[in-house]
Amino acid sequence: MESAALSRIGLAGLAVMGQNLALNIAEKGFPISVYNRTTSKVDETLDRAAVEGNLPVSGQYSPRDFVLSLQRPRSLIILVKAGAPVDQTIAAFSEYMEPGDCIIDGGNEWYQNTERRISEAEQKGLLYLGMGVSGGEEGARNGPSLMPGGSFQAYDNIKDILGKVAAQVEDGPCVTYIGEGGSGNFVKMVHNGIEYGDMQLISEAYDVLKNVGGLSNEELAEIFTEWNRGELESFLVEITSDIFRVKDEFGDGELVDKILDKTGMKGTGKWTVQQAAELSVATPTIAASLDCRYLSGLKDERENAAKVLREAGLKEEIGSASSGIDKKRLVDDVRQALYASKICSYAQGMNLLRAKSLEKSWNLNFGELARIWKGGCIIRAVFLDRIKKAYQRNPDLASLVVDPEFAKEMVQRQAAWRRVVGLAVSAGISTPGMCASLAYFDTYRRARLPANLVQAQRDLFGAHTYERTDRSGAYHTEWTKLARKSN
Ligand code: 2AM
Repeated sequence: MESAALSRIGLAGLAVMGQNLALNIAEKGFPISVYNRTTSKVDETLDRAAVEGNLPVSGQYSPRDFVLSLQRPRSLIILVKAGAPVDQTIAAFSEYMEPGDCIIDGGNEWYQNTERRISEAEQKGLLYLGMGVSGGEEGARNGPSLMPGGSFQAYDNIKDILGKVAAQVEDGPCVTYIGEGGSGNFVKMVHNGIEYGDMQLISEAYDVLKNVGGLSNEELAEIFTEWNRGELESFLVEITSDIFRVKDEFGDGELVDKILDKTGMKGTGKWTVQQAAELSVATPTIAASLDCRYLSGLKDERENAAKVLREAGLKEEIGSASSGIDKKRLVDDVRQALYASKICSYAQGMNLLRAKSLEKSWNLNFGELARIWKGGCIIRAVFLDRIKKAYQRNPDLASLVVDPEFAKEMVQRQAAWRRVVGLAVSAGISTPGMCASLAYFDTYRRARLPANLVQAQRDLFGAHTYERTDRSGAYHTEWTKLARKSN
């Protein structure tokens, strides 16, 4: 019955990501139908398909025509705004869909929405995937990192397409079946949290080099280019080196210095930190990067605080910290501090994923997650190969910090790391991400913490009891009575 003219797959929601992903799929040889609520975007996509090489894209102008233009079992990707628009889009299409057909949501959706939609779809016999897509506009067009979770059958139906569309690295395409339920969205969310951490750590490295080291934008561009040839090789380090080179078209100097220091955000970093708190997992580096975005938003208050504290006698300490600084050594120290801080940040993100995987029985494969992040996505980095290998060596690794290879790297870098953080603290340059990572490391690695005192306090004021190091059982002590009696 089905004619050859039917498309292999469909994509609805032709904003930037949707258009680029549709053209990528078509370019890999899979005929695709496209649809958008505002139909001018369908025409825009068709124009691009023609210009970019006569790609097999079929424009559809109604939900019904769109659904009926697909081969069965139908696979239909939606890339509309997360939340209610996804529900509205599903409602518009599902009317024409049949049992066995599949909906793939490629948006940055809250994982519980996906889990609700999976059961709603099941009631109609439809299959459902929540697929994280990372890589921005460029990634969507030329190869993103894809994190599909939900129905395995739905994944299997389009595995060939995803395998060709995803970014390719030496150990395969940057896609894998993540797990059941909303696992694909959850993994993408944590990926974004890790991305917040990476960006924060890079901005701190920049701050220290610029304000303590006195480096110019030109020098910074060269340093980041150089770093991108070594252990820090990554998309974010590479684009950072480009940023320092761009001149301001409206005046002297480089554009970076004219950008308002207020960071925007869309919410996935906040969700990551909220989930970490829910699951009692420490993610201080990611939390610090989120807090820093909040503080950056208080531009007026910060300007006022700078003024009030200057008037109150606060002296900038940068001058004394930076006088007589050995630039070359500072650059090398900051590189090491950045790398060590990154390891701790990834350890936190991976441990959050592990806690969720246990809670939801997702059975996440952390080595595979690190592998599919090696290409296409914003956090892509050579370093992820080391993470992949760490989890291959030991899938039950308690923390990246105790992987023998990473442990060695942390120890080698800790002196430099402490120098950078110490210098920044004494210069009054805040490095919340690096400090959070270092404190995480120093807390995690210590066999004995001052938590004994907190337990004693809790027992004193709330009779919460405590355990002892030398004998089993729960104890309670009449602290105040004993203390005052002995005086
Ligand atoms: P539009 O072009 O018709 O606005 C990103 O905003 C994408 O989500 C766009 O393709 C947009 O379609 C789509 N979108 C947003 N809200 C939607 C809704 N309620 N129903 C369908 N598509 C929606």
